[in-house]
Amino acid sequence: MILDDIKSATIAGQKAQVENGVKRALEEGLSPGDILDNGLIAAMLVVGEKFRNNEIFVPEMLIAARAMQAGVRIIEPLILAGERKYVAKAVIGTVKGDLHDIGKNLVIMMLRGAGWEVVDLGVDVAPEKFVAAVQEHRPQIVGVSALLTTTMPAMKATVEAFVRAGLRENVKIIVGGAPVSREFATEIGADAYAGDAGSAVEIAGGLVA
Ligand code: B1M
Repeated sequence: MILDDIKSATIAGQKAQVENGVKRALEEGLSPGDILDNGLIAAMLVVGEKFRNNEIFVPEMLIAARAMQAGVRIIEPLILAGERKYVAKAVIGTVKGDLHDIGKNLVIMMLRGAGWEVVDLGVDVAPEKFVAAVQEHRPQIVGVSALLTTTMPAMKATVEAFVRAGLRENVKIIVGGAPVSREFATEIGADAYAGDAGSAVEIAGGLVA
């Protein structure tokens, strides 16, 4: 089945095969969401598992990530299609010390697809940089992503930086990423936790409604 082909090509880091697979899947009428969830994202779960079991190492993980991103680039225009009317503005980044950006990029893609204006701060974003971006762009939402348990404390530091800057009441802060939970979000004083890119859009919409 085509989704299995996309998944195994992503795991193997075969960029051209992933691109061909995604194009074929779209031609066969599969939805971008289905390809994303059951092909590309499903593959990264397997990649993580293999890494944990020492079956693969960082270079293979990186190559798989690049293959996934090649697939996402084909789907992105379809998700972004439609009229451009900004619902609200968000500033999003991956926390200091953390270089994982695939999940963050998906959240950004889905928000933009839903009509949000999003400022992407990239990865390894220090708390002060989040604060400066809010001063500059005046968003309603700040999104903070972390993929490592070791960078979760940087999320707390980010929330605290907003308190210190006197800006905490001006923004709603959403946190997300594989090791993050609703309990953790509450514990560090964030406004919300989102488990995936789709729910991030719903939650962000709810917070500004
Ligand atoms: Co890294 N890595 N990695 N890695 N990596 C993980 C996270 C890990 C779980 C693998 C494992 O051990 N099984 C593990 C962390 C363990 C831990 O902390 N307990 C790990 C490790 C250890 C590391 C290094 C330390 C390895 C090393 O160097 N020894 C190193 C750290 C580098 C650093 O950041 N300082 C490292 C490096 C890398 C690569 C660079 C090779 C590459 C990243 C490439 C890139 O992002 N451009 C990489 C990858 C690819 C992974 C795995 C395999 C896949 C991550 C991914 O993209 N998933 C990952 C294993 C895994 O997660 N299963 C792993 C797909 C993506 C769509 O899911 O990011 O969870 P995710 O996003 C989801 C949700 O979480 C949510 O929405 C998304 C989808 O709907 N979400 C949000 C995410 N952010 C959100 C924000 C929101 C809301 C929702 O609101 C703001």
